[in-house]
Amino acid sequence: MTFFQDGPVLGNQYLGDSLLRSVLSRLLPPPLLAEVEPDLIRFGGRVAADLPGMAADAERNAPRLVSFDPWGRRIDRIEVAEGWKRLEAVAAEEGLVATGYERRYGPLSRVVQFAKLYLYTPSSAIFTCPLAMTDGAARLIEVHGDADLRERVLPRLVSRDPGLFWTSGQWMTERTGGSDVGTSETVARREGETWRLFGDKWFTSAATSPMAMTLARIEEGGRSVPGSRGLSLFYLETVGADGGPNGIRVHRLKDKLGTKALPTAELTLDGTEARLVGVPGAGVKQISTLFNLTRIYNAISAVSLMRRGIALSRDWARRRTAFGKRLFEHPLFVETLAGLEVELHAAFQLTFHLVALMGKVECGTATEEEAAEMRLLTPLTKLSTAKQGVAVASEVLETFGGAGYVEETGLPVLLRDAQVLAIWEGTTDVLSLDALRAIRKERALEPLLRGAAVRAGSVRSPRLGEASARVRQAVEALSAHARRMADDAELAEASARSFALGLSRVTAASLMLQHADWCEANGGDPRASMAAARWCARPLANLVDAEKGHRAESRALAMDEPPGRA
Ligand code: MFK
Repeated sequence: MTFFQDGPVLGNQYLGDSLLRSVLSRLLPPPLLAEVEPDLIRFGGRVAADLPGMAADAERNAPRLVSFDPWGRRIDRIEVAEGWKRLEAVAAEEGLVATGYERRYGPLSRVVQFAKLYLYTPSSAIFTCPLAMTDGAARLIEVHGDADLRERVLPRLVSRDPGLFWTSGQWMTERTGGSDVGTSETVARREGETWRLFGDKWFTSAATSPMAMTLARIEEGGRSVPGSRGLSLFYLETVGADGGPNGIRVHRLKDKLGTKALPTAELTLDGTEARLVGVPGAGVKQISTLFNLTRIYNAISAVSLMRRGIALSRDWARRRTAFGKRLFEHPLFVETLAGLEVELHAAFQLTFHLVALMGKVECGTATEEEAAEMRLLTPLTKLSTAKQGVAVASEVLETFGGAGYVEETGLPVLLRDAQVLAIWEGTTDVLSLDALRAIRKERALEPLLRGAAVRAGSVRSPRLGEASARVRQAVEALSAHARRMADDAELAEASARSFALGLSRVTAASLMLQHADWCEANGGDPRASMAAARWCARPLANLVDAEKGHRAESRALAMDEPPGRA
């Protein structure tokens, strides 16, 4: 063997990211950028230096359930890798949750926080999952918690001290349904002043967290209210007052496609002491405060995995020689990678726009319309970025040829971890239906589409004129389809996914145009314009015209049935 190839090398992940830097330059006033940038530069170096080793250790040493002690007593202890514990300490020290609650930068605190999460996630073995639930629980307690939770628990969730920092679980999924939460069977019974929970939780992520938010059906006199209206929100701690496991039995850890370092358990609550949070029967609505936030974390994770894959591929393109020249000298390779970069720009703009809106809503500086826009953009951004994340990760692996399929290169984990983003926190279909819920209940469509049309219409650069016109046409097509959906519930449901993807793509397009215009006016970097023009040249609103005949055909095709049933 005479030939050996070099693997890709990661440089400073802040300094090397022109997109992140230009978006932060637009979103943050110069004095604020000057204040936070040294920290981002330092952290951009750290995520390429010591964090990957921690993540590799966490991936290599998957969590392990120890059910019994040497003398036969049931202990149900989940052991996690040193690397996983260190990633938790890093998260606390770096203020990855805290920054959002200290609100030192007012409504822009979330932008600063999410820039750091974006740097952290691909080097974290998805420790971002517990962080997402922790942040969601913190927000939930801020909004719905009582004085004790606010004074005793909230400071731990938002602490920068690894010794005090707590992560939280979000135990929603039962065997009856990950999507159909209203069928949950766990019950809550009152014993004096104490609530006790009884039931099985089927997918509990970050099961080593000291606390969790969960749902249970209050049972009185053996009776309870069925459906999601019967579910209430409960707070529990995983260590009881006696130092024991608080009635929690862990049956096994899930053997998953990815997120290998993350302990995900099946467990039973058998008399677990818990505390009712908020209003009985409003559990699903209240816990949506938490899962709407984890859905935004999902989006930043998708974007960050895309970016990491592209960064590795780009570095590789400069090193790898094939057919007598470097990969970046091959026109077809360059086309493929440029296409991935365009996807990244779209997902990035959508996600950071949503994050900026979240900051405004939480600080009370958002208008009602912006709050409605945030409600709708949350499922839209989650579902579209997750789909892009999987597709981009798959393409990135392919750019490496066989090396992309070999575990030791550290590349396959990108695809395995991206795949879950389209599943947990609501699948693409469930989120498409949630977008319809937001449109019906919050009247969120009009502000969203108006915003997109205004941004597209405000573009000054002549080279973006055609792109701007395409966005405005797509807005019209989506508005027309929405009018048809309002009159036909079945059509609305059957076309919900293509409609949601269309809304996401059009909103992303308008944000890309806005950013491109800003870049041209501020220093003249043309890459944002190039990406925007290419994105807008693709089909934006590819709507499925799901009228009755179409639905009957879909049924025949999907179920391989003779035509005629609908
Ligand atoms: C790296 C990133 C890491 C992310 C962390 C990953 C950790 C993984 C942990 C998990 O996966 S936990 C499980 C996540 N599970 C889900 O996300 C559930 C998916 N299913 C849904 O979201 C369904 O749409 C839902 C359960 C909400 C449907 O239930 P229902 O019973 O049909 O709901 P319904 O009756 O429409 O809504 C009940 C109330 O909640 C209504 O309010 P009202 O009482 O005022 O009418 C709804 O408007 C409200 N609601 C529902 N979804 C909402 C919402 N409000 C605000 N935002 C939403 N998204």
